[in-house]
Amino acid sequence: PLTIYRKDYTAPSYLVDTVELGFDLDPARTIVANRMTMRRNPASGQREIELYGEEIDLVALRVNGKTLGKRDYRIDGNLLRIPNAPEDVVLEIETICAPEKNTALSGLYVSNGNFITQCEAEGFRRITYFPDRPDVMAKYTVMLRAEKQRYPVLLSNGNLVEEGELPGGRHYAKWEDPFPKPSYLFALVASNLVCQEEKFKLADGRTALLQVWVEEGNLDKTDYAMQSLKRSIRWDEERFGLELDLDRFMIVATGDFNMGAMENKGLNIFNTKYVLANPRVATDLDFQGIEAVVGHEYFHNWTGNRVTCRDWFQLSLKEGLTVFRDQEFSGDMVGTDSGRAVNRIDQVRTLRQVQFPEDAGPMAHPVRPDSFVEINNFYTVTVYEKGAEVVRMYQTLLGREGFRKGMDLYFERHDGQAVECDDFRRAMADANGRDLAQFERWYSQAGTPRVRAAMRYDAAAKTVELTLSQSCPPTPGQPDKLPFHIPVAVGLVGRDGRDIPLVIDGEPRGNTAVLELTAAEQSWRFTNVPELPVPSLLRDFSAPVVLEYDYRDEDLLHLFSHDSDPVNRWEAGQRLAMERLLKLTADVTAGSRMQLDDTFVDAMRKVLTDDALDPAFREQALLLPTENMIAEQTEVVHPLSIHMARQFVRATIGTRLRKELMAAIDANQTPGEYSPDAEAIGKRALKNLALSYLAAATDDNEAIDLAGQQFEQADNMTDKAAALGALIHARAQSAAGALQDFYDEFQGEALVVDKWFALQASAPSTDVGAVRALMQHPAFNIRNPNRARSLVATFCMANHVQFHVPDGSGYQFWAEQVIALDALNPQVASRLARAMDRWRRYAPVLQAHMKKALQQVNGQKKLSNDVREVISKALA
Ligand code: HT7
Ligand code: ZN
Repeated sequence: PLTIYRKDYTAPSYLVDTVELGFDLDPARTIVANRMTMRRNPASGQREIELYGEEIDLVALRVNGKTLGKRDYRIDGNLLRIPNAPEDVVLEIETICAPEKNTALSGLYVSNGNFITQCEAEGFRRITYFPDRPDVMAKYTVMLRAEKQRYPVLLSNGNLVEEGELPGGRHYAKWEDPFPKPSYLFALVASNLVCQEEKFKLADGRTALLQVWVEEGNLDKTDYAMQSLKRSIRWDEERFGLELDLDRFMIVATGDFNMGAMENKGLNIFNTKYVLANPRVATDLDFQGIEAVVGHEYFHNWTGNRVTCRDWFQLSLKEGLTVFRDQEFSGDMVGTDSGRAVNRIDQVRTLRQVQFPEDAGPMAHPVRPDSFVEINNFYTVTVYEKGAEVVRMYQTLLGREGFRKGMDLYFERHDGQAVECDDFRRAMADANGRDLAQFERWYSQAGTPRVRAAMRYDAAAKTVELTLSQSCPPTPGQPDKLPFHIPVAVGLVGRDGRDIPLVIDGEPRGNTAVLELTAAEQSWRFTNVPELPVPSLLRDFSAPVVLEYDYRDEDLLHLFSHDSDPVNRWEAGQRLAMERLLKLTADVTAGSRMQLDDTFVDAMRKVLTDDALDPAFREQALLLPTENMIAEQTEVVHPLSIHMARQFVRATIGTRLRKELMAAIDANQTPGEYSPDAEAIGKRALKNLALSYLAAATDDNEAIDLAGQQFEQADNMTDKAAALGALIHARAQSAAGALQDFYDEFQGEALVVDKWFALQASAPSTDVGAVRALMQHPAFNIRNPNRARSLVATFCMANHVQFHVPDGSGYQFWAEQVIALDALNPQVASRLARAMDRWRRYAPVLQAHMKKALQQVNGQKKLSNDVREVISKALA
């Protein structure tokens, strides 16, 4: 497969001013008429029109009214070239596609009988021939024609300008989008969906029509998405002065979708998972996900749509920035400092659990990649979540006001343009009169930097010298790294647990100072430090790095009890837990007896019973690092040892803190009407974590009864699913019956059936045979991405014990499923393929089986570019 390089970017040869699209929609044979006005791009100097097309049949091609013969153009793979084209061109193209055969869910496809599109990144070329690249922005007019009874609702981007009847029971609707946009933001929906709608007053006094479209029968689950949309609109007005620029904003939910949602201009298309919710079927996590994703897609209207990417290497320009914005939105919606910290902790967990491993594995790439084979493989945690951290660092360095100034300048300069990550950085620098040249390395260098800290206290001089040094491990194609510009927020915690006011070079710096580490090694001198402090480093996780400091247990216990920065307070607990988990893992591998010290259990008790702390924070503090995180810290990965060590700690907490956990369950009930507010969510989280620890203690029948009762009596999905999970993981006798009852009750709710599959797929009691049996269940359908992910991907990525069984049967299953899925949906297959990324770190027996499975997939003659890229990088 062909590798595409960022350095090879050239401007488009022709620009497109207007696009008129006509669709005669038919599942088997849709006719697409495309009329474009184009003009030569002075920035290019080329005279050849370049159009992309994939899986479509060309019927006719006309230039300025003249039909082109076979000699007038060339088709080379997916590229159609018209040489020696005139300066100004009206190009008319007629093509045919077959949406019902489109299992890849890219381009125009059929989902449960409705027409849906997904054009990012390169799906538009599966609809018509087009210069399908983000730097070609045009104004679109769209005419949709379809059978009226089957598809009463015809939607596209922008404003509805005309609709009417056609002969033969068909009808039409014409849509006009006033804003120039890249082709990846085009969308259409032809369906029998129904909507919840509302008029909403915007800050400038205009009124916008907001709609949430879903299948009939789901109107009882749209309210939270609508509320989230209104909150998003208001928030962007207030925080960034950005208004909705359309009279109508639509969200459409579909059950067949490769990702979470898509920000098409004025017509966002969502996976049902991020729209449908009511307390009966959705968990707290689902509600939070809906708010975040609705916000995310809405915020793209400015960061992505109004200002878009010059090329796909710049993807983080819109994704990193928009994730940062949705994170800030979620934080502001919680409102309290403690709630904000809990959100931040979640973000840190995601980074450590998924992004750090990516950054250390064969698919490691910079936030702005230099090359790719398949762009769909680069919608990654690095581009999204690390990209958001990079944006967050601007705010940490410049302050909130400085960041806002940078945003304002960015829009002032680039509204309506397709730009680069460097343009964003320049706007931040120029608006604040700062030199951010070195900051560029966050975009160009892959890998997670390590920051090592050392502290020296001089009791006589009452000074602290803090030395920070940085390094970054090699990543594919980047053996050596230059120093990053790293904001390190620090505090000094005194013996009484209070922050010692910071004075650096005679200048008071408050209780937390942001140190700017730019060299390989730097030192800072703090004066007026009356006693030996405990340093609190990287407060609020001020940079996406691994922070190393030789903390003693008592230092960590001190921070765990007192740090005024809640993220670092949590972090101290995680370090205490990780030390023990690593030691216990080694004990299991060596066949030694496991033992957990009182100090750790007492620290857990203290936090569990500290009523001054929010339940949500207590839950985070009691949550152990995941098996993935432990694996990342071990030299040779033995998944079973890791699992047993972690289970041992969970069970020990369950036994030794039994009384306190029972009390926490009692104290954190949420009677009355269900509400997804932060306080109630925190209570349920703590209660359900307590339940899971108790259930993990093998001989606790009372805990199993408690879980059984909760399962029976729960009036919301959060409590019901948590109780079912506790029963399954504890291998309770009642688990099988509960699973059956759960399925019987919710079999009509697709998203709950996904949970039912996922709960089983992730349980250590579910082996590969059981997964194969579940694949025969009438509700399983490998063509549906949500369903395939809930069973197959969950097993391969979250059931460490069974996936990694020593006979390699888990890996064999993985290979079969990657191959089978690839023939249907390369994007979903390639995400599953990533389950093997870290194969070289596993114990030799496992490694050998993994390599064999990878080679089996690699040996397939017919493989998509998507999967080929992931597998060949893993084997390289
Ligand atoms: N910008 C959207 C990306 C997306 C996507 C990419 C590839 C294939 C399918 C896709 N569906 C959505 C999602 C977002 O980040 O908002
Ligand atoms: Zn996005």
